[in-house]
Amino acid sequence: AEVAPGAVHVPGWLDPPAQRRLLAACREWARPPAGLRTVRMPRGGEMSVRTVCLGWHWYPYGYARTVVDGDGAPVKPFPGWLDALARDAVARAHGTDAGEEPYAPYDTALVNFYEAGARMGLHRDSDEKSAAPVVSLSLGDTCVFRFGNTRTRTRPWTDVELRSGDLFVFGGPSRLAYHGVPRTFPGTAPAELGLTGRLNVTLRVSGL
Ligand code: MD5
Ligand code: FE
Repeated sequence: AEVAPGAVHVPGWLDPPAQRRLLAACREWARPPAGLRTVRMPRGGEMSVRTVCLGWHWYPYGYARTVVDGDGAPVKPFPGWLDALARDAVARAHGTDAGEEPYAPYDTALVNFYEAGARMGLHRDSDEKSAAPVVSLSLGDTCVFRFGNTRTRTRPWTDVELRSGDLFVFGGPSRLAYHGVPRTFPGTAPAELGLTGRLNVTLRVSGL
């Protein structure tokens, strides 16, 4: 379903085996060094989600090759299969003749772990220097994803429930829209996945 121009939700895009494989990979990436960390904001707050990055390390508000705000270790590599997955996702969501300019390889992943009660405030992803679509994959608990507008952090917005296996692609005019996760629904993950909480993987082109 196209929620706004360039913002496409594909429920259940990853089947249960693909969800299990992606979860297993995320658990490996979460291990130190350069593993899962809590992001501290410049004004002192801490994000309630915990994050691990691949390829490029995101910190507020930039990208680095080492965990500049954590253990200082080199960021883990971004594997080629994630670039292939991202391109499949964009083709599925936008079609192959959407008239999009070709873009550079996907080179950055942000993996966000949401324990019960974790949320993400409304923000824009504007630290990338590429207009390539952002690919979002959800695992585990269902959440409310709030898709706003490109002008203000306030209404109008559209709330969409994202479930385990869902794909969301943000391209075109939606690439710089405000968005966030106001809540998750603890205990709603598919039992056979073996995940407590929610996990979101975003695949990006850094343009760096
Ligand atoms: C999440 N993650 O569920 C979300 C899903 C993040 C983040 O927001 O920055 O890690 S990705 C949603 C997204 C990305 C790029 C653009 C837009 C939404 N958008 O225009 O709505 O943990
Ligand atoms: Fe974001």
